[in-house]
Amino acid sequence: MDVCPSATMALLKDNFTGGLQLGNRPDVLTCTSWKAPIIWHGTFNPDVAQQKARQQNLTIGLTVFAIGRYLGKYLERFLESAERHFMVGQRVVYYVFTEQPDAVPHVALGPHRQLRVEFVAREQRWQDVSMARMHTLHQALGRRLGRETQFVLCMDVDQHFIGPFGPEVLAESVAQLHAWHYHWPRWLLPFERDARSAAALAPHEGDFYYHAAVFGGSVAALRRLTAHCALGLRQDRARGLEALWHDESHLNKFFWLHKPAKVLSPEFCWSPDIGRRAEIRHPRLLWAPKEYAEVRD
Ligand code: 2GW
Ligand code: MN
Repeated sequence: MDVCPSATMALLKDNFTGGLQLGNRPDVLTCTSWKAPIIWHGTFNPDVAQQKARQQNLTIGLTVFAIGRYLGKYLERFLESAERHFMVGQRVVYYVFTEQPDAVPHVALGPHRQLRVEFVAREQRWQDVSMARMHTLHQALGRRLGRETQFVLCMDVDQHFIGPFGPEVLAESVAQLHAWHYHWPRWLLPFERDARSAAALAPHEGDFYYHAAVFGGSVAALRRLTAHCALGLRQDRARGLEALWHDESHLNKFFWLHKPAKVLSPEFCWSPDIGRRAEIRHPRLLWAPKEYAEVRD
């Protein structure tokens, strides 16, 4: 596992060999209490990660759901920007889950990059579209997706890449700090607090609030994650409950119980509505503006 002390060593070595001059980031937290790296711009050398991934001959999956109006509205920009920034130089397979396969845009793909369309049935309520993803992903990871890839990133579609998102993000399990909540005290974080829910965290529980718009890891780790979340969602439904932030609440419960091996700074998935922050030096993904009135009915 990538732990912080060795990450620091790697930084020193990179500088020594005359690679990129990597500044440390004294302005931010770069290590969790369980010694997992929190990666910020300047704390890693993308070239080293790139080389390591190539040596391992990895195939990296990127899953995205585009159901109903989200397909026409977001998918093309998401994929086109991923071609420019996501795992450039690696072997990549996109998995687009949709109920309208014929409407998936034809995006020109670079060498060693493929796109697969996976058919899914449409859910009635928008909460269910989001929540059904865990179950669908779990099944897909047990089939072709799980056979074809070693690492997978699972993302929301209502965002686009504006900077490099490379193999430096890869680890056994990967969680994304939520842009709106990373600097809030724990007691203010929007975890599910209703003890009857499978996603519940007690007041003293919770490390960080993670964003479900980006999570990832090895196929085996993601099988466990998606199984946990799908089960929690099912149990809640059987009790007539729905966690505060749906699948995201269950994801947060999972990462409380099974700590992520790597944490991505909010630079990796930033909301432009927040405005400028000194510590956000190089955003990678930007959220699309929220137009809930238009898409949630
Ligand atoms: C979802 C909510 C309301 C209206 C439409 C949808 C919707 C979502 C849809 O009609 N079609 C669709 O393909 N989706 C997929 O679910 C799409 O990939 C989208 O990015 C994802 C999550 O929905 P989204 O992006 O509208 O929700 P956010 O940005 O508020 O997401 C956070 O909270 C969600 C739970 O409420 C999820 O945990 C999500 O991962 C979080 O980022
Ligand atoms: Mn979203």
